[in-house]
Amino acid sequence: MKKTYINLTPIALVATMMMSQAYANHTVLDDVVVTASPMAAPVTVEMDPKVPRQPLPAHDGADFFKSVPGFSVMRKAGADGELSFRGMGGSRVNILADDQNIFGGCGQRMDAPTAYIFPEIYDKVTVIKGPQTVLYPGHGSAATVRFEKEQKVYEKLSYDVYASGLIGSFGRHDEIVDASIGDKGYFANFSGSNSHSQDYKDGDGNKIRSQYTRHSQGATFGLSPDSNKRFELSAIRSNGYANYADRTMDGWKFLRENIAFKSQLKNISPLIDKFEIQLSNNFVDHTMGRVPRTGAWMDFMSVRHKTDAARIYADLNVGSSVKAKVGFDYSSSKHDGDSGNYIFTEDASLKNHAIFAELSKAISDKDALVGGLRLDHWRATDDSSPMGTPSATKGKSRSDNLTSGFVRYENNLTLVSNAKSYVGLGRSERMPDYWELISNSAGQQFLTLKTEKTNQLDVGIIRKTDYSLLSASFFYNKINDYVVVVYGSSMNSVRNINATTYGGELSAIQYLMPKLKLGTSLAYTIGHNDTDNKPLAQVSPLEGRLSLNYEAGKFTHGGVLRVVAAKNKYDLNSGGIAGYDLGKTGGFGVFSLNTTYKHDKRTSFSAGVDNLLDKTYAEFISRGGSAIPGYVPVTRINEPGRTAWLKATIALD
Ligand SMILES: [Cu+2]
Repeated sequence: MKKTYINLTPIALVATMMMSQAYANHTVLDDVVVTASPMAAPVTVEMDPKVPRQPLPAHDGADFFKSVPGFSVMRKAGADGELSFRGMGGSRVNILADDQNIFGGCGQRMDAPTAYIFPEIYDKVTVIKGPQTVLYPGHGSAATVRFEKEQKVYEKLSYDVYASGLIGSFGRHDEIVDASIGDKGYFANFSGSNSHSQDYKDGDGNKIRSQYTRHSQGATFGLSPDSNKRFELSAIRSNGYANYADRTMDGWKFLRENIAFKSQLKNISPLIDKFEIQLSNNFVDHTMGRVPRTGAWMDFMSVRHKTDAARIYADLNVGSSVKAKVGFDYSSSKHDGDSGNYIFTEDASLKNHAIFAELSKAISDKDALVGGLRLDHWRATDDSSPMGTPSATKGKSRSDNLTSGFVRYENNLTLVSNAKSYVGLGRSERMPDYWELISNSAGQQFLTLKTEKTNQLDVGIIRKTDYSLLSASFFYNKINDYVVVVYGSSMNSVRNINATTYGGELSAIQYLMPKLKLGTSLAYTIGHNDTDNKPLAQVSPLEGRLSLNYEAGKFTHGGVLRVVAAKNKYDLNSGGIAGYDLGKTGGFGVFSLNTTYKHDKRTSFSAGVDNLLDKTYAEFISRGGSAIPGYVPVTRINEPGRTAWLKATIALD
């Protein structure tokens, strides 16, 4: 019998040609609606905050990370969620807006730093996983999150305008403008944002107390005498209010005033590549009030946090294959509050200065070594308690010297094409923050609470081609003197324990066909309290994501399924500064759809339906619900039910 052979080579060739045509205009990382941001460089996730994300984030900077594997957001209401990365919340995730720390004011943590950050007015958001950098003030032990504005410098008179508008379910609407203008020698930027949402409804149709309004205005003026010099002065003001479902208090005021000066000199000498000085002042003024008003003492109260900071930084060329980043940072913050009488009493002051150096050496064209060291000196003073209860350590101060550092080896693999691997070892020493030292400490704990020492191994691999991306990051972390907040019925306390956490994130994105893209991701962290031999509190369960995108001309249609496992291991009433374990949670799956019409490179319209099946669910780390008149009581703050949204973005230049 005669055999028929089919030659597959032409088919493969045609397929390859079709593929390369499809990828000519964009890479596997380009999404019109982001549903999962993968790690595309060692320990680093980079994101464009102007690209729409699903699920629809609140206007502030926390929800934005719901679509980054490894992050979870603790819900309190409609906005002002609390970020957690790999089970680590509070100050362990270092949040920087233009390399400045914003410290919220609320002792009950209504205002995480992200409550004052509006991602869409920034140009770039970067996450550095683990203690794998020492360059930034506040030094994150779990992760460093940077919101950056990349100020454009102009050669001739021109401008750039970005604007977006959004409408959504539950009366949601956002308006954003970010405009720059400049000429040879000067530049200016103006940004404005406004956002409002009414109470949303959960999947059962029950209203959750969650209404909010936020607005921000910012301006930057700069001089660029030549391409190597830049001086800029910027100011930002934002304010708003937010109602809460997890307490019988609302946030009436979230005022932030920021002023910063930055000077940058480049190509100074063969040794000094760049030299930067930044001076900044951040003032946060927050008022909260009881629901319902009782007319009693402390029916409402205000708190303020003022931070002055300075940072000097230089990029150096030390030899042909060694680059160094060295610097100094300083911050001084004062916290005060009143009892509804506008007579403010200071309750704490914290001062920190640090020197840091990070070196990177290219060993060959295939591998490199990066390492850094950071030495911090802290001084904290307990001035009193403005909340009515005098502190046992009033007038006392403490000083601490902290050592943090890391080394990382990065290697382009020879056995696997287009692949890079890394292995890093890091240690981070963290000073307990205001909320641990002052708000939640009892007795002598302000003086006796130890600094937290994170010792973490990070390993990972990334393989990137034009039509696929595979990334895996794993960590193993031993934390000495991990700070736990134990929530009591009348009083909270803090304690140091030893803890172990391990886990990681996996992402795989692959074009199945030239116009059909599949994305998957998985994130899991296991945490153990070694001191008490029980589960570590506030660690989110296993979660996975599956997305499919189909490109049809100017349209892209997408769907994403997020599945979260049940969580049965918990540590009741233990947690961190923002919340505590409430008990076990069941698993759930949420399905969402999106579609985008990209008119041209700059103008696009996106629409989405989040939680299409109107599922009622809550995250494990959610805050507990509070009994609020007019609302159905909930155990945890349920996430929004079916939410439809429509967003238009336009860019002109
Ligand atoms: Cu508050």
